[in-house]
Amino acid sequence: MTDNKSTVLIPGRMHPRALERLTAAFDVVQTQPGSELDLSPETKAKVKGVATINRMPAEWMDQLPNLQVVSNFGVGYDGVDARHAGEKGVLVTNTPDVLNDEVADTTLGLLINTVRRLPLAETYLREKRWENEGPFPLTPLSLKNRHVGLLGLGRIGMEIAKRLEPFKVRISYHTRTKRTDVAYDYAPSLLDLATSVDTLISIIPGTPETHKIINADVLKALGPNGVFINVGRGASVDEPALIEALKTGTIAAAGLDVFYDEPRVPDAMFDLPTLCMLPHVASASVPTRNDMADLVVDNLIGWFRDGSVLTPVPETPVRK
Ligand code: NAP
Ligand code: 8YV
Repeated sequence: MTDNKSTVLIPGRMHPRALERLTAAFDVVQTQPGSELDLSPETKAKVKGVATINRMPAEWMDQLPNLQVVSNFGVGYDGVDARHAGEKGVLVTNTPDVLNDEVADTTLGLLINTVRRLPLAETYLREKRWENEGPFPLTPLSLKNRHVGLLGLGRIGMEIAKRLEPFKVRISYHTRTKRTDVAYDYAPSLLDLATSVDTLISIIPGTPETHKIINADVLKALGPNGVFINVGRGASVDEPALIEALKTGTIAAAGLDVFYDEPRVPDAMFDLPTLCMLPHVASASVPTRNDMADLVVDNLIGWFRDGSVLTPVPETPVRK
C-alpha cells in the first residue's frame, strides 16, 4: 500500500531534519508543548501516525481513533506507553543502534571527568587560578585498578564494556538474563554487583522494574571509594539517597547525564563538588542525532508504504 500523504501528528518539539523530511512525505500537524492534543475531532480522526520525542501516554493514544503507528525519537521509549499501544494494535518504533557509539563515547568521557575532575580543572585554568595560585590539586580518585560494574549490558552497555577494556579495568555486569557470549563476571543481583565493584555504570531502560533501584542500600554497598555513573534513565535513581551518599562520603563521586525530573535538577546537586553533571547529551552530536532523525522518518515511510518498519519495539509486533 502507498499512502505518502497520511496525516502524522508531532506533539511538541521535533528534530529539524526529521521535521523537514516528515513535512515532505506526510501531511504534518505539529502542536505546541503543553497543548499537544489541542486538535479538532476531525483532525484527530485523520491522524494515522505520530512522531514524538519520548512522549505518548495512553491518554493521548485514546484520543486518536485511527492511529496506526508511533515513531519515537530515542532508543529509550519510557515516555511512550508501548504496552497500551500493543493492546490497541498500534505499532511503536524507536531508534536503536545508530547512537550506540556516541552514547558509549560520552559515558567514558563522563567517567573520566568524574574521576579526574577535568571540568573543575578547566574552570580553574579559565579563572587564572593556575597562574595565580599554582597547580590544580591532585585528584583523590583515579581510574587505575578500578573494578567497573555495568548495570545493563545491551546494545550500548556492550559498547561501553568494549571501550573500558583498553583502560585495563576489571569488568563485571548485572542484567536479568546472564549473557552467554561474554567473559565478564556476572552478578546475579544489583546489590551483588554493587558489593563486588567500586564503579557502577547504569545503562538500563526506565521501566516500572528499574524505578529507583539505585537506592541507599546499593550506594552503601558501592562504598566510600565508589563512583556511580548514570547514562540510562534518571528514574532508576533514588536522587535524595544519592545526594545524601555524596554529602556524607558513603560514595566518593558520581557522574550523571540523566535526572529523575529533567530538565529540573535538584538544587542540592549544584552544591556537590564530587558530582559531575551533563544535560542529557550522551547522543547529542549533529551526526548521531541526524541518524536518529532519519530512522524516525524511515520507520514511518516504511509503514505507510508497505507496512515494513525497520525498528519496532518488542511490545508491539508488526502487522498491517
Ligand atoms: P538494550 O539493548 O535494550 O539493553 C538494555 C539492557 O538493560 C539489557 O542488558 C537488559 O538486560 C538490561 N535490563 C533491562 N531491565 C533490567 C532490569 N530490570 N535489571 C537489570 N538489567 C536490566 O538497550 P540500549 O539500546 O542499550 O539502551 C539502554 C537505555 O539507555 C535506553 O533504554 C535509554 O533509557 C538509555 N539511553 C540513554 C541515552 C542518553 O542520552 N543518556 C541515550 C541512549 C539510551 P536484561 O533484559 O537481561 O535484563
Ligand atoms: C534521546 C535518549 O534521544 O535515545 C535515548 O533514549 O535518551 C536520547 O538519545 C534524547 O534525549 C532525545 O532528546
